Amino acid sequence: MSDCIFCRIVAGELPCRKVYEDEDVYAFHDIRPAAPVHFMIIPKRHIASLAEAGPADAAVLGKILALAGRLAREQGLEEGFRTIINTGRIGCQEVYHLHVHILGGPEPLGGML
Ligand code: DGP
Repeated sequence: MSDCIFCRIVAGELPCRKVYEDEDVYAFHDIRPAAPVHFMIIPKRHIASLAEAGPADAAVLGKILALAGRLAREQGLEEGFRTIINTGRIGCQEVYHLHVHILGGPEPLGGML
């Protein structure tokens, strides 16, 4: 059994509120939402972080970004959303399975950058 929480979610060993699944990608709501709508899109294959990603991961990373708008709209985020990828200790990454956060809601989220 994997000790990666997100691998275990993909394998159906841990529950989640699933948003989307295909052969390469899985998406599910964050257990600690930081916005009215907050879900994550992840590669099914374990990639620890964006720092570890390489050319072999380009297709799935592109697929994730290309899916973001569609999944966000399906979750009610017609007017936009924020994407966040936390990487490593400095990026305050908590779960070491690469994930793209999608956040949004009825009101603007406020500036971060
Ligand atoms: P990050 O800091 O980018 O690594 O964010 C990890 C996110 O994962 C954090 O917002 C909380 C969420 N999370 C942690 N454990 C679980 C879990 O078991 N289920 C779900 N759905 N989300 C989780």
